[in-house]
Amino acid sequence: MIREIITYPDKRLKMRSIEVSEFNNELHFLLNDMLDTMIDKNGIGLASIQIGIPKRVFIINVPVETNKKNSDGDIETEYLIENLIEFINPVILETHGKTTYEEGCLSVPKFYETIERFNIIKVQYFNRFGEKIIKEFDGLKAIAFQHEFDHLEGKLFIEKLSYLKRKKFDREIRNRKVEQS
Ligand code: QAP
Ligand code: CO
Repeated sequence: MIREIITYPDKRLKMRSIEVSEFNNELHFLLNDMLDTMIDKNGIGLASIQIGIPKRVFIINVPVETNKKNSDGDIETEYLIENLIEFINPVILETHGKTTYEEGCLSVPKFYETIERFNIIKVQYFNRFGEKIIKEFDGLKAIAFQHEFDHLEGKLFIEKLSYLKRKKFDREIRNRKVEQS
């Protein structure tokens, strides 16, 4: 079921989400609804609080690039959508290096800005069956994890902007409000 996404400046986005204690059907329905909603909105990551439910749950679905030869023998990049990962009660164990990426967020529609994140992270989380997993992520998966993890702490990527870039964001929001009224 596709749910409604709550957007900035909704105060619920500032809540700290609560640990999941039961890996039951209710959790599985939540995860299924999150996937339906993320696909519908063309997202690559979604945290539970973004549909108004303050649980320590998020999903990421970073497209995997594979290079394939087509019938002409040319190399073509194919994007597979087979890369959904469900994170429950995630913890960051280790971080390495720094990287930047132009981020967006379904809760801050049509605003993108370059954000600094850790390059490599080692994390612990549970899957939907309550099995504990420890893994290392790099690249876009590591960036997406950190962005979604921040949602669980009530933080949005716009809070990481420099003073000047934050001014630019505030101005854009103000202009959008004027256009709407
Ligand atoms: C978080 O973000 C993320 O403004 C997921 O109009 C961001 O899926 C992870 C989206 C950057 C890694 C790198 C945003 C779609 C989707 C918009 C998203 C919009 C339509 C954002
Ligand atoms: Co987001």
